[in-house]
Amino acid sequence: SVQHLRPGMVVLKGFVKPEDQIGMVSMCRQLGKGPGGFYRPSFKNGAKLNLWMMSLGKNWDPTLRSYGPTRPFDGAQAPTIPDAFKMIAQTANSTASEFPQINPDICIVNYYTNSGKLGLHQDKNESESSLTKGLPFISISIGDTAEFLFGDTRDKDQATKINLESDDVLIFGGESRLLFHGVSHVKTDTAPSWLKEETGIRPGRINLTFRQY
Ligand code: MD3
Ligand code: FE
Repeated sequence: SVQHLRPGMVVLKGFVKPEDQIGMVSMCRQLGKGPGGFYRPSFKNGAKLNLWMMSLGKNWDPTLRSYGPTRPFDGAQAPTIPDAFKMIAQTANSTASEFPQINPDICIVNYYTNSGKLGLHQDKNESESSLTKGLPFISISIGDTAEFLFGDTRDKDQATKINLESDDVLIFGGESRLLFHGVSHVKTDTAPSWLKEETGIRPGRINLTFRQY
């Protein structure tokens, strides 16, 4: 189903097919072990984020808050975004027909263990032209359910909370592109059992956000 949460914010429930979820998890595991794979990024103050991250296409550096071809801490190049990932993101993009179509050049893969979380923040490091054209972000959730928060301020008591389940796609564009958002927690053992069986998935959640710089 297609649900409109706010102007510029759409969630596609049950969008990602089981075989695609399984394929994405296996591919992320494989890429995650190689050069440019999963690591725990740090904030400017040195504290580590509560998640594992891998950038595809271009590297997103949470410490410098910028994009580049390689990542500063080990010099690794960002692996290419698999075509199958792009196809799924672009199909979701056209299903939510109100948004302009993106050709993603960045895919940020976040892996949350069951204690993973991400504080409320804004993503405003895309190019001016990407923002003025209102190009959306496409976000795909796989694995355990997350409690996702979004709102107009950094105050989490004023934020709206929704559950993001395995197979949900969130699309943010236009007026919602600069919302504050974050993940308050991941719910243990809520992934579909077939996904855990097929992939030997570790407990936790994978989120992929597709962006056009
Ligand atoms: C709303 N990721 O990578 S995905 C991020 O679940 C990020 O890993 C979260 O926030 C995660 O920056 C949330 C959904 C999402 C992504 C980008 C957004 C929501 C957004 C940009 C603007 C508004
Ligand atoms: Fe974000």
